[in-house]
Amino acid sequence: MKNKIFLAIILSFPLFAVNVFAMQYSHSFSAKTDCALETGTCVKTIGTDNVQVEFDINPKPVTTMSDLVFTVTVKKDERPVTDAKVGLDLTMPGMFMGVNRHVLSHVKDGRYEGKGVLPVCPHGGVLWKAEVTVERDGRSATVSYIFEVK
Ligand SMILES: [Cu+2]
Repeated sequence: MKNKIFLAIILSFPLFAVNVFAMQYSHSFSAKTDCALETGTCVKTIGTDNVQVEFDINPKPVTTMSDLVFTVTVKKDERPVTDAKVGLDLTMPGMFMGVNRHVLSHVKDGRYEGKGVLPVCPHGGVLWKAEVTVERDGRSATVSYIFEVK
């Protein structure tokens, strides 16, 4: 009898461990990366305006707890958009990681930049979502990029 209980506990432990693992990692499985920053930049289009929004982070590979430069380049019909207000909101899909918002400043030729840091995820998640909001002519649109950090 005692042996059976012991056996049951031993057998259930791996299941328990898998459950804990699954709970901790579920936030990173709920989204998929759609922006491979390790191989280049990512371009999304604001459909209503045909505005191209290119997103990048440097230096590469993108790592946590290091000084990063966030770059957004805005173009309409291949011409730089220099008069936009560009905001960046960094979150982890399905998990609160603190507020990480930036207002990017226009540097040159439609290129907007800001500096920041991505914190280490306490649950080992590596997926982040960058929501870029572009405001111009009294209109605002948001595009998002899901990327991985090292
Ligand atoms: Cu996290």
